[in-house]
Amino acid sequence: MSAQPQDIRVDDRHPDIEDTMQTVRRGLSAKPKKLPSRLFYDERGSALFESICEQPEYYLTRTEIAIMREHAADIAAALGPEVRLVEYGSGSGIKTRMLLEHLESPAAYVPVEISRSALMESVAALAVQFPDVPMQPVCADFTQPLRLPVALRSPRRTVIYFPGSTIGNFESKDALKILRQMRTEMSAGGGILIGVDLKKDTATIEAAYNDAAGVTRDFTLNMLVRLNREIGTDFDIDAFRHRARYNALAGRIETSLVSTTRQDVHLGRESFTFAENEAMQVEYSCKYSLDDFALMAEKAGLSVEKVWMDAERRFSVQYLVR
Ligand code: AVI
Repeated sequence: MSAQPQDIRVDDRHPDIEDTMQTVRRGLSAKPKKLPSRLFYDERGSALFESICEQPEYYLTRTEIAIMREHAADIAAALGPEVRLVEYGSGSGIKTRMLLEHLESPAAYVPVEISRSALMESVAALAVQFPDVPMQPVCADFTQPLRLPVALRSPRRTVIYFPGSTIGNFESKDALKILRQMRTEMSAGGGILIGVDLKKDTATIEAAYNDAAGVTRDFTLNMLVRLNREIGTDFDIDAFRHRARYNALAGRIETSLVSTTRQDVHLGRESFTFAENEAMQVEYSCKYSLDDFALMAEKAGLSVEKVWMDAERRFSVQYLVR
């Protein structure tokens, strides 16, 4: 008898257009101008991000996969049996599959992702490969308190999986807030399995965010394409350029969209002026030392139980517990 396909229901809490308009209004009024990096991830943005992960300069994904491949059994053993795995972000990738393959009798898989298309694609593929693992996708912004669907509020041991060094996209006070939020969402006896990119030489880091094929540039500019389409702004996209520079003091890549000319951008009846060469901050990608990260975890009431790294110590996968 062939396995029945799972009946997957999405718990949909996608922010609406009004939310996006308010975010953009606030960001364009700020001095300096600043938009949140979550606005990158519409359907094309998610596809471009997948493509970034395949660029030779973007060492993060490749290295994290290699760490997972080498240590999957050890990682699964650290997490223990029958965990409910809650993943923050899209779990379409090879890393999630490796984890689900090695976990002993996982109780459920709950991906939480803001892009509905990325969420549905990933969960459909995983449901075929893991028909015995209940799939409970939640379309939501994981930076907001999650409150799991009622059906999943059983006292299961919960491990939150947060791969890809996405924690690096938050400034330290927000990263701390997310770690604290995750701490309350994981159950007693649960944990957080998190991918954290490590500090290293500037040239390697800057190359990763300025790939020769220009995929990262297209990804950055796509934020404006998306806003023009979705909320009716009129950014002159050809008059913006992508800039990604490593700030060694702050330990982060700072990505901006720089207006190459003076221009007025409209949103509804409001108008926002960009001066020539004015930069709008759109993303931080923070890099940590092991000590930096352990300190932040400690501030969030967590301790680092185990760290797995590649031989060159470019990237780390860490298991945090209470
Ligand atoms: C998702 N996040 C960890 C990526 C990063 O490296 O900060 C997003 C990205 N932005 C440009 N390239 C990749």
